[in-house]
Amino acid sequence: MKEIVKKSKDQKDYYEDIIFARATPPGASAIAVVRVSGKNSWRIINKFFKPLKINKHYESHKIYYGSIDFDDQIVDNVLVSTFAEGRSFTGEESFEISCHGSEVIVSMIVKILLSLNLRIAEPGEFSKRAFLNNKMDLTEAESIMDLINSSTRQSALIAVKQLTGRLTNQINNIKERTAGLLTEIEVDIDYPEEELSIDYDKWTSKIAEIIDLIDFFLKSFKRGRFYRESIEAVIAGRTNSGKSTLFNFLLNEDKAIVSDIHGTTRDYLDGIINISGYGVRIYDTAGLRQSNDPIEIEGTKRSLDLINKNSIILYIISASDGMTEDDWNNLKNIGQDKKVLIIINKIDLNNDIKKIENMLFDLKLDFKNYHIVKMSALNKIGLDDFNSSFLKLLTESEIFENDDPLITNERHALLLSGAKKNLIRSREKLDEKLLDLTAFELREALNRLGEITGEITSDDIINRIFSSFCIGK
Ligand SMILES: Nc1nc2c(ncn2[C@@H]2O[C@H](COP(=O)(O)OP(=O)(O)OP(=O)(O)O)[C@@H](O)[C@H]2O)c(=O)[nH]1
Ligand SMILES: [Mg+2]
Repeated sequence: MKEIVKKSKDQKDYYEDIIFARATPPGASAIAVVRVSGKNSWRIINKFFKPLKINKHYESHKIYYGSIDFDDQIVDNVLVSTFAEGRSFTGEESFEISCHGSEVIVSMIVKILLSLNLRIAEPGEFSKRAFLNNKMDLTEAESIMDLINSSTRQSALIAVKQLTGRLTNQINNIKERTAGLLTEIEVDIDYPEEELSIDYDKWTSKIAEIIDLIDFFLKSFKRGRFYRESIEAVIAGRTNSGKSTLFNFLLNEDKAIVSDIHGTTRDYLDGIINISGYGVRIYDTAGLRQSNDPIEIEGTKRSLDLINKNSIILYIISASDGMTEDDWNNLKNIGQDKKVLIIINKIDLNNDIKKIENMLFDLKLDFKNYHIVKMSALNKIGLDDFNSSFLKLLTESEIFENDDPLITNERHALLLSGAKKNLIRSREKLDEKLLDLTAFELREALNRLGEITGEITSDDIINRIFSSFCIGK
């Protein structure tokens, strides 16, 4: 069985050495920041820093201007910001050096700190210390990382909400209900003489309420991932319909080769685009056509694989060629579960408006559930229509109230479904009037919920989570 340990004093003591790391990315910049944290870390400041005004004592939340002098050489003029124990990010006495953002200066500061026997922090070690010192719980720590990594407005918003502890509050609510129920049951286990008065129905409905709450969060997981990890959409269609032209336009980059030769794109390409705040990974694929060329056959196979794997398809038809039987077959072969936007492209080439309208009419009859737009990817006609249809496609199956906290993290989702399983089992045991086993399952559910926020978490899980963080965080 997995060993579950509570945060112990020993665990905390182990981390009381002084660590440092640069907190800003490498490369030339106006300012670079080096963070230092650890018990009594201020005592080393005077070993390399000469403040302009001599200070007998450093105080918390002050910024000191001065120079870094080492081996009688001035390294840089810097600002040192101080944070006292209990009032810093890590909870430890810490300080930050803001120097000029030159690689040479930063590496000299690193050398100085190493020579003073400080240790370079491991990835996520600052956050890990903050967690171990109860400055934040695990979901908050994880959301810091999500915030740093978020590439879209929506994903940043979710991370900020979780950072402010909204998810923790909701999980705590579920925990309190479970713990309350467990206490009631334990009282009855301890005083069995009152068994006759036990209200099994009341407990059963309480368990059902908790399961409903968990279900609510689990449902949001799908949508949560949708925001955090970018959703994927595949541009597909016959050769020469303008897929790569649209792809390049959306990426705002000449990434794919465009030519009027059929079968130009041989393998798929991808890139991330931003549609009204939604991060979308978009794929350009090889055109679908019959061929004897083994490379093209492989390319077509890859296109079909991508179509099968992904739920959002942008299918392009060339208005100059018109809707062909192949187009019709390709569209029919796209699974019913997919969200499809049919794009009639190259409308600039077709002056026969009536022909396009007829095409549109026929498509609407045959593919009722699909969105259809007409545009020119090359001449940028019909872009508003395209954008709003694409956005509809992204959002329509994902209606959710904005203020609800979303589960975006697989670890949280797994633990929640584990807790749900325990609750279902506890209800079964309650039906069989086996109170000891009911209580056992409720305690297991509580352990799982506690693991989400990190109250009860094994060391290796903590280490795994924090080691995925970046250095300096
Ligand atoms: N007039 C016009 N030409 C277009 C439009 N879109 C694409 N084209 C042209 O159509 C030709 C094929 O475009 P691509 O984007 O390479 O087509 P594709 O679907 O990627 O083709 P394959 O890679 O062969 O499958 C190029 O010459 C483009 O310039 C459009 O909206 N209007
Ligand atoms: Mg192409």
